[in-house]
Amino acid sequence: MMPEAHQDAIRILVFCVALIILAIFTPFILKAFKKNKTSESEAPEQIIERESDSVSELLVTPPVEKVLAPISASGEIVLPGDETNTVEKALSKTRENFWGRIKNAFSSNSAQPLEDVEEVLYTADIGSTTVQSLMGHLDATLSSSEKKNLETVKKTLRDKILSILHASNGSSEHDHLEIAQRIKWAAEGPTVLMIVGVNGAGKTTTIGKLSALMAGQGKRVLVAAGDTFRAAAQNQLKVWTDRAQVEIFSPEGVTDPSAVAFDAVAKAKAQGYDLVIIDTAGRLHTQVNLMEELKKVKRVMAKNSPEAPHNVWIVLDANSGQNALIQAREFHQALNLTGVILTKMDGTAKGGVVIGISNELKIPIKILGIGERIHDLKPFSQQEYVDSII
Ligand SMILES: Nc1nc2c(ncn2[C@@H]2O[C@H](COP(=O)(O)OP(=O)(O)OP(=O)(O)O)[C@@H](O)[C@H]2O)c(=O)[nH]1
Ligand SMILES: [Mg+2]
Repeated sequence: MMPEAHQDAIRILVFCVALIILAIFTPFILKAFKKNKTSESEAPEQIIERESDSVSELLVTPPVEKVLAPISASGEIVLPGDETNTVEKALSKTRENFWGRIKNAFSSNSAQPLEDVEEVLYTADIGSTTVQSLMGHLDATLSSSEKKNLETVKKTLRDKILSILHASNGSSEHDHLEIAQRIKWAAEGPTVLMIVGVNGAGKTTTIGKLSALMAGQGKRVLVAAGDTFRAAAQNQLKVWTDRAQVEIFSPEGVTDPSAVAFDAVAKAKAQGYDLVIIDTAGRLHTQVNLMEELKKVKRVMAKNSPEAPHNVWIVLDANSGQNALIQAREFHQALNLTGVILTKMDGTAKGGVVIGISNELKIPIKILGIGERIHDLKPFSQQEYVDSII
C-alpha cells in the first residue's frame, strides 16, 4: 500500500501534467476549429466561380472583373505602378529585339555584319517577304564598306522602313491625324464601324476605349453587341459602355449577329446617332462558317444604309507576331478591311509585325493599343514607330 501522502502527490502531478498539456494544445485546437469554419463559409463562392466559367469562356476571355482595369475614387481608370503609357515605352521590348540585336551584330566584330542583320530581321516578326525587300535594298544601295558601318545601315534601314509605312499609311502628314480623323465618316446619317478579329485580340476592350474617346469629343455613339456567341460577352461590353458613358444596343434573345447589326444601324438612323460600333465574336480565319457569318453581318447592314459599314477594322494582338499577318490577310480577303488596330503593343517584342502588315497588305494601321486602361489607345504615327524601334 502506498502512503496517503504519496497518493496525493501523484494526483497533484497528474493534474499539473494535464494542465500543461491543455495549455500547449488549446491554441492549435482553436486554430483548427477556426480554419474549418472559414473554409465552410468560402466553399459556396468557389463553387459559384467554377459554375459561371464554362471551359470555353475561360479559354477565350478572362472574366469581366479581370478584363477591366480598376477605377480610382475620382473615376479614373488606374493600373498600379504604370501611370504613363507611351508608344515609346510600349515598344521598348520590340526595340531591344530589333535594333538592340542589330547593334550587337556590329559590335561583335563580325566580318559580315549584314548576314547577322538578316538573321535578326527574320526573327523579328516582320515576315520573310518584307525581310527580303529590306535586305535587297541594303544590298543594292550600300557599298561594301558602308555595309560594315552601323550608322549607314541604321539610316538606310530607317528610311526604307519609313517608305514602306508611307506607302500604306499615307505621307508623314497622316501622323498628325487624330483618331477621329482616321475613321471614314458617312456623308450623311450614322457612320458604321465594324470590328473583327480572332478570339481575345482585344476587340471589346478597344471598342470601350474608342467609344469613350468619341463620346468625349461630342459624338453620339451606339455600340452594338454583335458577339451573341458568349453569354459573358454582352456583360463585358456593358461594363465598358457604362464606363465610356455611351449607349449599348443589346436586344435580349437575339442570337443572330446580323440581326443585331441591322437593327442597330436602323435605330442609329432613326434616332440620329453619329457613330455605330459593331462588336463581333472572335473567330479564327480558318472557321469557314464563322467567316461566312461575318460576311453576312457586313452584307445586311448595307440594306439599311448602302455605304455601311463605312469602316471594317481588324483588331490584331501584336503578341501573335507573324500569325497576325496571316489573320489580317485572311480577314482582308473575306471582308475587304479598311483598317488595322494593333493591340498589346505594350510588353511585346513582336511589334515588327507593323512593317510586314504595311508592306504586304497595304491596309493602314489606324490605332495602337498600349495597355488595358481606357486611355491606352494611340493613333499610329509612322515616325514615332520608327523612332521607337530604332
Ligand atoms: N496589355 C494590353 N492588354 C490588352 C490590350 N487590349 C486588350 N487587352 C486585354 O486583352 C484581353 C482580351 O480583350 P478583349 O477585349 O476581351 O478581347 P476580344 O477580342 O473582345 O475577345 P473575344 O470577344 O473573346 O474575341 C483583356 O484582358 C484585355 O484587357 C492592350 O492594348 N494592352
Ligand atoms: Mg469581345
